[in-house]
Amino acid sequence: MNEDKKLQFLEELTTLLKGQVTPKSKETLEGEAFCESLKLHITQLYEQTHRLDLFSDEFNYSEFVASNIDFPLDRLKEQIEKTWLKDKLTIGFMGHFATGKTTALNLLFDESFQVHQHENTAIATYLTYGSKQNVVTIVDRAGQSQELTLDQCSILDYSKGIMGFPFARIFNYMVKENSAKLLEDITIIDTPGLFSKKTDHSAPTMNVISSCDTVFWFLNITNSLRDDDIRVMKESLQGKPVYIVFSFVDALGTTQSQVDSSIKSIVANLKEKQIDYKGYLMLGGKAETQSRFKREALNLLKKMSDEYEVYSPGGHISASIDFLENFLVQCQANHTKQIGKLDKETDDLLDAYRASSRSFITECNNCTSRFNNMVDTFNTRCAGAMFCGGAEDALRNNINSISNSLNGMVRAYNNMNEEKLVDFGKGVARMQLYQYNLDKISEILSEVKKLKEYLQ
Ligand SMILES: Nc1nc2c(ncn2[C@@H]2O[C@H](COP(=O)(O)OP(=O)(O)OP(=O)(O)O)[C@@H](O)[C@H]2O)c(=O)[nH]1
Ligand SMILES: [Mg+2]
Repeated sequence: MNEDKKLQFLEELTTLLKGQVTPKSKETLEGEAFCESLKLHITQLYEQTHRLDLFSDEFNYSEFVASNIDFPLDRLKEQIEKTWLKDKLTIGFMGHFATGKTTALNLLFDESFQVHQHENTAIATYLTYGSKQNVVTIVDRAGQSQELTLDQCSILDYSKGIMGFPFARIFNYMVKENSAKLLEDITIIDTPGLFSKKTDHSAPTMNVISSCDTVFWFLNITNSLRDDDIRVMKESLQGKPVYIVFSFVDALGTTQSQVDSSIKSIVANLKEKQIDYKGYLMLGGKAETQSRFKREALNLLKKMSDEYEVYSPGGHISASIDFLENFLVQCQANHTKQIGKLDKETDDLLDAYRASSRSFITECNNCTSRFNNMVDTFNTRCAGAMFCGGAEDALRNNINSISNSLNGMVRAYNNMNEEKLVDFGKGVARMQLYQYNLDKISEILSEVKKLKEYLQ
């Protein structure tokens, strides 16, 4: 790039950066803060439940939190800023750079975003429903937005700009309205191409993956399937319906059978790598290929908007709160049942212990009463006499009885079941633990109910 062009680019960029910006609205900031505090609150309720060790071993706690608390709340937060994403099926155009993503967007919606044979799209571009045809809103990393004409926007294109200029360090995304009826139900995100060695555009693309309900993955069929494609499709698109767009289908300049065999080999490779995709479209450079692509892609998008359920972060969050509530109610019932069972078991253990100690007490009582008899005999019938006929027998009987009772006490003591007492202690401790958990469960449950009421 010559110095004059570079200078002109920097001057235009400076003018653009000095332009008037609109900061994020107060409502947006408050909405975002609300999402963050809601995320914290729900996570704390889950954390308190987790600490009581109530979830089963199979329950993957951190994965659950990431997928069912963080994810929906991040999407909700995003929809507060990007209101056009709400209740729309969001489709990401992704893949290697220069594979025709922007070309496809232009074709489908009669747009005129710049395309280039090298890496071109620098920041994620949302095409949304609306009537402001000739304006592009660019949003910087601080969330400030600025309206640009299409011409001003061309500074982001490499034909005019600087190859590898890190626009994504300044700008976050662009939004362009388009009045196509289909966009009432869907939003398209055209993303910067991946895997370039000259530029690093991957961050803005990887950042929007979580916002996409489905993905159109672009593959230039004149190249074979790359390891990079496989890696991102496997690792980052997991669980999202993916449609392949085979581009450059007429660039081979040969027969249909060569196109078919090229696609067949990529399809076999995808299958071998266990990459699931829902279907494919073919994009080319010739007018007839492009009109067929347009027809088929628009039909597919229409079908998708009819068939796919639009993701609702609010519904997902409610489901996560309901899940916790139902789980706690179940634990509450289970704990109450366990406490009832242990209460009975400890009562039975205590009864068994008491029964085993009863004969010891009986023998004790016998011994005491015989001894009292002897004392009585001495004090009354033998008062002042060494021996007297009746008292001698009475004393002998009492001594024998005391000896029997003492032996009985030894036997009864040996038969006393202390294990029952130990088991009783253990049972009581378990009961106390259940009771502690039950109290905590009730506390969390009442917080959950309060939160539900608040959110209604
Ligand atoms: N022959 C032919 N050319 C194509 C096809 N698709 C795109 N092109 C051309 O390939 C170049 C790259 O197309 P783009 O639409 O800019 O590609 P992209 O995927 O958006 O590229 P990045 O924005 O860099 O990720 C442009 O010159 C297009 O005109 C195709 O199917 N066949
Ligand atoms: Mg592009």
